[in-house]
Parts: sequence; structure tokens; C-alpha cells
Amino acid sequence: MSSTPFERETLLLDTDENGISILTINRPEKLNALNGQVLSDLNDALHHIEESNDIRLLIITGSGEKAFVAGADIKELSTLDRQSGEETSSAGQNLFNRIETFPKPVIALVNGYALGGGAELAMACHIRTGTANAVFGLPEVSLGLIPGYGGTQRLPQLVGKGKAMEMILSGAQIKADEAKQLGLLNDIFDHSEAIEETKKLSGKILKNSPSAISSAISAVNAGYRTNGFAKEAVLFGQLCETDDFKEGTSAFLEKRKAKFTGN
Ligand code: CO8
Repeated sequence: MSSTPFERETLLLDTDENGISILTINRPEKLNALNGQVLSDLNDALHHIEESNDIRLLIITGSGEKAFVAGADIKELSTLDRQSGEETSSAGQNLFNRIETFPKPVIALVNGYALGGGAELAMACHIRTGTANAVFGLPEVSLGLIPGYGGTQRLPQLVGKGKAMEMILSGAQIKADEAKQLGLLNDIFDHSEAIEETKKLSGKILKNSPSAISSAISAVNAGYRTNGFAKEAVLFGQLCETDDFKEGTSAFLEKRKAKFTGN
């Protein structure tokens, strides 16, 4: 089976003879940060993958040695106001919900930083494998924000409410070993073997009935729906109007420490 004809500048899609596709987010110079173009291309890719008879399982990873995805693009974020903030958050939530409910298995191969929107993308996938340099964190509070792509809902589901609170309120980063202990990563592989090992895991899934697999994804998800997504988007939008948001995003872009006032 040859690679599928889907082509976008921000994404690479490569499908093998077993129907396993690797979708690589391809902005390595910005640590694969999710700008509007990447999100729009991701949506197109999901459509293509869902329709394709050749693709049976999707692995999402990041380009380069350093990052899975280092978050939403902070330069773009810095221009948001209350309304566009809430809308952008809702649109991203819809995209990530689409991944969570995707009828074919989706595995995140976390090959470096998975911060903010990157951690949220990984958490929307059905399974996460990682490399030893994987790093998870939700650093939004350090920008005067909260997670806006479903992180306030999915992190407690994966690691429990207390640890999720600690991670979201502190913005602290955790390394691969701790992520595995917490259940954020199912397995950690050497960098050079991570794709092959993740494909081996994929093979164990793909020997089973495709309709049973789709139904299993749907049934597991049915127990985890929350009403918190809308609240997350509203609060995200509200924070986009604060001085702390302007200070937090400016400080990152100017490569300095933020000085928050609570306004
Ligand atoms: N957005 C934009 N650019 C980024 C981002 C990002 N999230 N992360 C890294 N970059 C850029 C850097 O600015 C730098 O660009 P340049 O070379 O032009 O200066 C380049 O990528 C390389 O990054 P660094 O030089 O900073 O690399 P380091 O190895 O020194 O540091 C880190 C790596 C620790 C990952 C660091 O880059 C970092 O802290 N990045 C930001 C992480 C972050 O805060 N992510 C959360 C963003 S907020 C978010 O994701 C919200 C999601 C919900 C949104 C909902 C609605 C919109």
C-alpha cells in the first residue's frame, strides 16, 4: 500500500501496508505549536483518514527531536479578545472531541514537549506512548490563561482530580517516568524504536474486529462526557480580556518573566 495522497504544509501523512498512518505535525522551528493553519489542516486530515479505506489506525506525533507539540501558538493567542477567545477555544474543543470519538484508534506518540494545547491534543487521543524525553504540562496559568482545549476536563479523568489540580494550578512540567506512573503515558520507548514499538502495539489492536474496536471506543467514551467544556471555553474567553493575559503572553514573546497583578 502506498502513502495516501493527502498533502499539507503543516502535516505529513504516511501510511504503511498494514493500514497504520503516521500523522506528523510539522512546524519544528516553532516546536510544532498549533496555529490556526495546523488546526484547520488537522481537521482536513481527520476527514481524509475517516473516509480512507486504506487507513485503519492513526498515530499522531511531532516533527523533530524536541517536541510533540509545545502548545497553542502564543503569538496568535496574544491577539484574542473575549469573544474570539471563547470561539477559538470551542472550535479547538470540537476538533479534539472529534479525535476522542474517532471511530478508528488514535495513538499519540509523545516524542518531546507536550505542553498546553499539545498535552490537550495527546490527552484527546485514545492511547499515549512516549519517548524518554516526553514532557507533559499545562502552563497556561503562567500566561494568565487556563487550558482551553479540554485539558481541565481530560486531565482529571486521566490522573485524578487532586493531581490534575496540582498540575493545572502550578503549571509544572512532569517528565516521562512520572507521566507513566500517573497513567498519562501507557509506555515509554527509546527514541529510535518508538515508532516500531508503537506500531507493534497498533498491530495488537488491528488483529481485532474493526466494528468492535469502534464500538469499544464509543462505549468507553460514553462514561466520560462532562458538561465542563462549555465552562472552560467561557472562562478562557473572559481571561483573554485581562491585563494578566496581555502581560503573560507579551512576557513569553519578549522572552522575559511575567509580572502579574491579578487584574
Ligand atoms: N507558541 C509559539 N511559539 C512557540 C511556542 C508556542 N507555544 N513554543 C515554542 N515556540 C517557539 C519559540 O518562541 C521559539 O521561537 P523563536 O526561535 O522564533 O524565538 C522556538 O519555538 C523554539 O522555542 P524555545 O527557544 O523557547 O525553545 P527552548 O528549548 O528554550 O524551550 C519550551 C522549549 C520550554 C517548550 C519553550 O519553548 C516554551 O515554554 N514554550 C511555550 C510552552 C507553553 O506555554 N505552551 C502553552 C501555550 S498556551 C496553550 O497551549 C493554550 C491551549 C488552549 C488554547 C485555547 C484557545 C485558543
